[in-house]
Amino acid sequence: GHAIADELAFANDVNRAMRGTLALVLAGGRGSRLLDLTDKESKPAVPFGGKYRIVDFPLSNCINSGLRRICVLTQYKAHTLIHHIQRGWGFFRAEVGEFVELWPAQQQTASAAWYQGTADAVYQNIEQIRAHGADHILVLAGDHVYRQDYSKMMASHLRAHADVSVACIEVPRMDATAFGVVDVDDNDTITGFLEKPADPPSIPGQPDKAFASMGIYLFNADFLVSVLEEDARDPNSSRDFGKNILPALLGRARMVAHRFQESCVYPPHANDEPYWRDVGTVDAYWAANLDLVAVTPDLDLYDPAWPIWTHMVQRPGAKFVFDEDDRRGMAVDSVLSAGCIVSGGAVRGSLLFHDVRVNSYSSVDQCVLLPEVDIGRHVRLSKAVVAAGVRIPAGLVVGEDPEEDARRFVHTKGGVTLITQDMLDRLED
Ligand code: ADQ
Ligand code: ADP
Repeated sequence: GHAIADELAFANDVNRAMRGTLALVLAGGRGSRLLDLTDKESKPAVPFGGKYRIVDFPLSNCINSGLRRICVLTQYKAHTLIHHIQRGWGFFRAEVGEFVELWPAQQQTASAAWYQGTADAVYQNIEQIRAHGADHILVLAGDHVYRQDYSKMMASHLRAHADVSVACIEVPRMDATAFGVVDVDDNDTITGFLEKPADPPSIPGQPDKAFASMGIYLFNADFLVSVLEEDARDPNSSRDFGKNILPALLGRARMVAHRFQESCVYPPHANDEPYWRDVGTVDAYWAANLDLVAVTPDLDLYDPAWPIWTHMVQRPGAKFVFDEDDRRGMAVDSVLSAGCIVSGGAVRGSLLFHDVRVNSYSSVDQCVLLPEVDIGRHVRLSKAVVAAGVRIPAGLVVGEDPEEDARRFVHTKGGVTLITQDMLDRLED
């Protein structure tokens, strides 16, 4: 009797806390390790998975978790991001307190600077944050691909009576050089925090693993405001959550690690590995996109229980032309988006965004083709990522001679070739 009543009361507390939460999606970073893919837009705006942009993942997680008050903080080359949010995320009802708002960097504080670190992006909006009167602030990185139920993170935050909870995931130790690395005691209280250590400490008993911060922070709102005001008075701070704010809280506040496996939304075919991808490099971007063409992908975009919402271009269905002259327009083990036409070419193990053309005598293997790519005739392309709108000229061969690929394009350690229109135009000169 009592146990059930307590459970129900607690579920109610979690619901109420979620309704009183403001989500801040940090979407201002360039993501420079994506090289030319972020020449013209920020990493959160980079297309992913055929019809999405990366920022759709944290935004969809908010909606699916019951969060309806969301601000997207933008800075670096935000045009496509703003356009996407305005077109795709305008279905909220302001009348009942639901919104997605864009907060561009606009030199609001006395220092008249653009956003410095991630904490500065939040601090510069501190008056709006106060005005919202939220009880909790959920700070989210806008540039990861994952499915997470933030209400479960809220539950663990409330149970732990934390001032701040940091979502953490176990990663291979040497991958952790790109992350904040966390130490915890037996109760998952955070006892150490190293931002991007060159030699990441391992998890006790697991020498090959490290415990990494996912850049997802759930703060009690009053606590966050006081912490940001304190940091703003420190002339030596670079105003970054990972570099400054979290390390400064060690031993002074209740800072708790939330284990991602407790709030991860697992695919129905129950693979026990929690899925979270930083897609921060061209190799990681290529691999995470091509995972989607696997028989049972690690990320299930077909799961109606956790839809990923987006702005969709209105285009006709994908078309395959296979005529009496035996020009085989075909695609196998691939995902093709709306508006694609494969006419007389062969597509294998690839992911095509909308409005891609593949013409006769051409083959495309293990490629990621962004929107409106046009593959000319007699092209052979393998292990490539082709940027949006690129016209691949007739006869181009990529993926067969690594030295040639490296000379003409960007060729990664993992053997992926990144092709942009600028690179092709330089070849012609
Ligand atoms: P990084 O990923 O290196 O590490 P950062 O480059 O600061 O962190 O980006 C975090 C998020 O904030 C990204 O979504 C980015 O787009 C956004 N962002 C960056 N600068 C911004 C600005 N000035 N205005 C608005 N948005 C901005 C962080 C943490 C690590 C943690 C990793 C997890 O510092 O501790 O392990 O995230 O990926
Ligand atoms: P598209 O207009 O889609 O580019 P084409 O113009 O390439 O198609 O087709 C030109 C001619 O080449 C057609 O007569 C076609 O039968 C022929 N052709 C196309 N693919 C092949 C092939 N794989 N083998 C032999 N002939 C082909």
